[in-house]
Amino acid sequence: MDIAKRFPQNPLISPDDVVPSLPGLEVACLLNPGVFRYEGKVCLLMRVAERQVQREGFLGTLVADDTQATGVAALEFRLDDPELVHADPRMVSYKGQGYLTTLSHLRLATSGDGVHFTVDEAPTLTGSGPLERFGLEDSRVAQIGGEYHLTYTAVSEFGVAVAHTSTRDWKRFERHGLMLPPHNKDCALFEEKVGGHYYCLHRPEGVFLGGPFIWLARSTDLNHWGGHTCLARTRPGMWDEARVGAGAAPIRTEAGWLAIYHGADRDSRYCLGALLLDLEDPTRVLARSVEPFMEPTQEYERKGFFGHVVFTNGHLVDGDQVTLYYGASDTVICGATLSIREVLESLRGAA
Ligand code: MAN
Repeated sequence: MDIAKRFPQNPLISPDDVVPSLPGLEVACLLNPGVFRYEGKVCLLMRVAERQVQREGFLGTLVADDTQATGVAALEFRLDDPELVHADPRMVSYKGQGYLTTLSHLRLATSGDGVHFTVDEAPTLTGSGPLERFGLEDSRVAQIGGEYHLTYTAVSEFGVAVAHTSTRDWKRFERHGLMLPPHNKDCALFEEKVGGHYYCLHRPEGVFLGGPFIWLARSTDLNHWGGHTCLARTRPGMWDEARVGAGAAPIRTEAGWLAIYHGADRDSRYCLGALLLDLEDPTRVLARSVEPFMEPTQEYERKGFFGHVVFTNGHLVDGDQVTLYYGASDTVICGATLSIREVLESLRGAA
């Protein structure tokens, strides 16, 4: 059952609203923002996916390259080259080497009312160095004390990993490097300590054994992570049968930590559900969504760069209300509200 109340103004931000970071580039997609409040504003740290304007007969993409004055280098493949495998719009392989079809950076959009956003003209964070050559994606923004902690996906030939950066003022950033090595993504920090430990949800991926499951880890310093426990696996025959991954910081409720997550089925249809974790011991899963609480039903959620996707990694909480910002069809950014009580009522025990 879909219990999310979408903003009537959806989509809130579209690729046309965003100035490309360099001349000759186009914004192909906007995706999956991290969300926070700063100086009285609602702020989205969006993922902006760019590529060069495409030439007939070619597939062009970009990689981050610190040796170039522009910070990026262009790659082009002939579409009729038999060595090119391009089955998924998000990625391509050439002579056995994988690439993404777009290069993503993170960019801020701010708003006084949470509906009408002004998008920065320049990127906030771009990929740098060999471990971020294919860009930065899907940042969660957790506020811990007076600091904002960004955990985002760093993509490169080395794989998909979780990078960590912190800032107090959104001007100076401290990059802490990779927090979790490949293959790992969808990392959401808890915004307060539990029993003296920091906690995070993360999503390693097994190739043959295991799978893309949600795990929990703990730390005393936000840098060194251990105590890994698997919290939620994919469920055969259900809406989250193929992959699951955490959204933003779990929400403290009287019933437990409410962790919103995405799940995809074998057709890569992405929906949203939730886990309920014990307040004192978040390794204990108390309940889980049987059905998703939000599904791609609207035209803008079904059609786009990669259709049938609702994906969130950012929200704001105000009493019983969660305002969820989400990527729809990997193309536009939208908003919706949820009642925490209604989500809790929709969960079933003994996950
Ligand atoms: C992956 C990530 C997300 C994206 C979904 C759907 O989980 O790349 O950023 O939204 O796939 O394409």
